[in-house]
Amino acid sequence: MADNADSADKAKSPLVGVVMGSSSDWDVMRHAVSMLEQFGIAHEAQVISAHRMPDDMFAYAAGARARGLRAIIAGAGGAAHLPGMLAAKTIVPVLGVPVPSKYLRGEDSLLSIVQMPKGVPVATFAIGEAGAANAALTAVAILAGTDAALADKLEAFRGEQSAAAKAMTLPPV
Ligand code: RP5
Repeated sequence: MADNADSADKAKSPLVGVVMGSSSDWDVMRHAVSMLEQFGIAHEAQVISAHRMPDDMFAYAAGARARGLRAIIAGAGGAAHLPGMLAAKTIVPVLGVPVPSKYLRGEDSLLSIVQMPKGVPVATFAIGEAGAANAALTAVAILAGTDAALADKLEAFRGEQSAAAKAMTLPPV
């Protein structure tokens, strides 16, 4: 499904923003970007640290809707307040990805992101690579609601996984 339009996807006005608290989050967050590229979604990716760049974080969230972003995928580790603080400043859906941390293996990140008080949601995904990829697939699903061709692509992606699972065989005992 990957095509040669990756650089063109980036050049178009981004529909999905991928942000992370540090370049050290990239090894996880690149799986979100890779999935968006697979579906040909116009996107942008950058580091925005909640505690080291708070003014940039607020500006990014405050301008997200006017710039045409339809979803923001935000990854952070430790006391991971980036997704929640972005969500506090925009109604664009925020998809939070807990990045594995050095000492608590991302359980701290997960709890920091998932336990939003009622009224300001952050859709929270699994810790690590699966969460990053699934956040991107959720962004694709959001966009597919108004894009029939993209919806067909997403159906086909699911179909490929079904076919792969049905073709699985088990080794002898
Ligand atoms: C968080 O602190 C980042 O999201 C990252 O997961 C973690 C560590 O950041 P670095 O010290 O590697 O820059 O803000």
